Amino acid sequence: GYYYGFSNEGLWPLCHIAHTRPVFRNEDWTHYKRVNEKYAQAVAEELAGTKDPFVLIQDYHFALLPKLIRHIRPDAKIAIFWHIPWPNPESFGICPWSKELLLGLLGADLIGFHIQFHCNNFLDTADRLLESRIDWEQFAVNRAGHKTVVKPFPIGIATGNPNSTNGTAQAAARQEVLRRLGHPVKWLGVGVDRIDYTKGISERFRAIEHFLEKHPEFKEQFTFVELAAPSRTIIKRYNDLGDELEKEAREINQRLQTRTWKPIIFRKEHHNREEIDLFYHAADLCLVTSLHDGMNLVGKEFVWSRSDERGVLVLSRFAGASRQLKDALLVNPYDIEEVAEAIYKAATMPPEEQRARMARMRSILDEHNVYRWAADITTELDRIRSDTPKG
Ligand code: ADQ
Repeated sequence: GYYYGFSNEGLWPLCHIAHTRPVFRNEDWTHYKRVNEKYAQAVAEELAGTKDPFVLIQDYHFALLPKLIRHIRPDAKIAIFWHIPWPNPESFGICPWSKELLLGLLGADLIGFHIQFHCNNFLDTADRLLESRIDWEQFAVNRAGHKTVVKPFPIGIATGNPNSTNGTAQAAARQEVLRRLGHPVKWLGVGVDRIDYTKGISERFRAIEHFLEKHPEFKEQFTFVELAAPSRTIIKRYNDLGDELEKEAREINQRLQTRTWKPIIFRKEHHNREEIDLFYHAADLCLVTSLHDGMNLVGKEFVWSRSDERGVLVLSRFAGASRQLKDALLVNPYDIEEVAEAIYKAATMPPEEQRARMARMRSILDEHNVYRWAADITTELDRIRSDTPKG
């Protein structure tokens, strides 16, 4: 009721505009409240003996926690980071418990989203659904004598690993992957996702099929490998999706395949880091076609793995990452024609252009890495604490 129910059948589809209807069950909501209360107790025990603590809460499973903690420990400074999008007030307002969720979140001193657009949606929602005063200059909500600052903190990846730039890792990976495929294709594409309807995997498959139909010279020369991790499979919609995608890949393959070549290889399993890196290193292009995504780390991981400055990222403009990675080929994943053309452009992009785009994106990732994300949130919380008069 708590995790699969309200969190993942209610809040997840409510916050993602992917045209999957949220399910709101009373009993799930009861579980959600109960689990948030349980966590509040656990946090309170942990905080015993600490004066003026900082608390950083992560994600949509804990919307009620900020208010609960504030109630137990008014001296705590509380931040919550919401890893998924925040929809507009009309969309959010369909949740029967929209006000309770907002009030729970507004117990925090700081609410973080990946991008400004989601902050604005949140402020609009608070404005519309609650009696509150929105400060559009400071991006804050004032309610019942308490102020909550709402700010973007785009999450990054750990960029600290030593990275050889001579391309040996990439060349070796390519050889290994081609050996495994058993068919020496000239172009290799990769996708890495949890199996989730927000990730646009089906749209991606259709775009690949369309690309091969439009550009038949790529037949037998282009293979796309999808590393898809089963996720939340207790929920029927998720379990069915895995089967549907497998079927879709099989049907496309049946239409196009030859004796030794398949256009799509669908590997439905969790892969370890090494295995994912192998495919990132080997690929000419990575396809991220999320219908909606708070940030999306896959695109960032692919770019960071390319110390050889080769390869092209095709990225949905509905993923938060598109606000930073402007040198990716940005696409509307619903537009199959556009994605197919982006695949073509990626496959035919001259190496100098690949290099220039990769270099710019890599320097953005290095600057906005996950350490900076964490430091920015704690620094902001500290600033808020210093600004708040004692007593
Ligand atoms: P997710 O929806 O899980 O995260 P994403 O940011 O892409 O999406 O992260 C997925 C992670 O899982 C990546 O590190 C990826 O490498 C890994 N992964 C994907 N497929 C895998 C597989 N087959 N085997 C093993 N690992 C796999 C949520 C939000 C995002 C936001 C992140 C972080 O939905 O929008 O970017 O949180 O805030």
